[in-house]
Amino acid sequence: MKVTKTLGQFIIEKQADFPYAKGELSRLLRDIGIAAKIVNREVNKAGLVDILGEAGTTNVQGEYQKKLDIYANEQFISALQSGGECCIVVSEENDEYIYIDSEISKDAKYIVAIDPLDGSSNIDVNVGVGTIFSIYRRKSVEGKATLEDVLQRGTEQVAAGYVIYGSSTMLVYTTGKGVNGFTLDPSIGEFCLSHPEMRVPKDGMIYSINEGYYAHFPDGVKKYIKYCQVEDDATNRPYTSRYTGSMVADLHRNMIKGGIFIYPITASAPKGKLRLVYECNPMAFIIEQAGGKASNGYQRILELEVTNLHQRSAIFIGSENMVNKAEEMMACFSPQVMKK
Ligand code: P6P
Repeated sequence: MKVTKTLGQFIIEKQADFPYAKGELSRLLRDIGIAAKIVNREVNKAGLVDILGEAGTTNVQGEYQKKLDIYANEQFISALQSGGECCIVVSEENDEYIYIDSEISKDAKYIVAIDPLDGSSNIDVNVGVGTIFSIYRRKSVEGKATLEDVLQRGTEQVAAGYVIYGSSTMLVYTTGKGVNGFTLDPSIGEFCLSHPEMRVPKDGMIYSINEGYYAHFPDGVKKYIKYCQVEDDATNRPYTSRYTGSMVADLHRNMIKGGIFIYPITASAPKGKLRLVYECNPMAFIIEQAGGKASNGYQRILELEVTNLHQRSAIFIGSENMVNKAEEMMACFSPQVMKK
């Protein structure tokens, strides 16, 4: 049997990519991997234990929290607190950022933004859910890290990744030198390298968007959807529509097969629904590192100014040529009105 490389072995091996690395980022990535395995164990048996359903609370987004949302949040925060490499955690589930004020974290230089369980509305119906994480280096050099250290542009990320709890559990991440995917082997409890050097096809035949909001989409999005649906053999249209309600699941499929995921502004989400800091920026970093593209329809996601922990953005992300086409439609039919 071919012996594959585990996540831990891979991280250590790639540490050489960072000449000044003293192992902190490696330890941080391993801490995240361990928390992912713990969360995976609960996700996989969610139907058997009292961890499904609503927790009876709501998060800062006003969304009802699932018990598994809260469990996953606690596991990742705990792993980051005990790992000693992280000084601040930003989570979708917490209104304010969490400053880790402990002896082992006093010299910590990394900030982690996380969506602990994305797509959680799908938990009770057994559709894939995911974790998304983004890692920054603090900018300040002394004293306590502050909000300024958190509100950095996506281009400043040192690493980003996601875990998809699907037909198998995978961890996919980048440190700015390509994208690699690891599949959890439950028989040994290790993530093993299964998708080395992942690349997004430049073209695809899958578009992912919640067409239930069609009436409220900008004209450019409506035009792009119609473009996807027109018969044209030369460009393999009509495309296939696939939308699960879990960004991680839709994006992972489009990573492998090629495709575009769009969550534009809608009447109920005038600034977009997805959060810039812990959903759009990390997924944009990953997709660009795999040769894809990510914008808000007009500007590169990674260059958007970050002014708020839970700020939202529209997102057009996936195969480069498909995002380019959608942006063309936006420029033509929904030109951006520059803010005064
Ligand atoms: P809608 C899940 O809540 C999420 O943040 C993404 O994972 C997903 O793509 C999107 O929202 C689904 O939103 O409005 O289509 O149900």
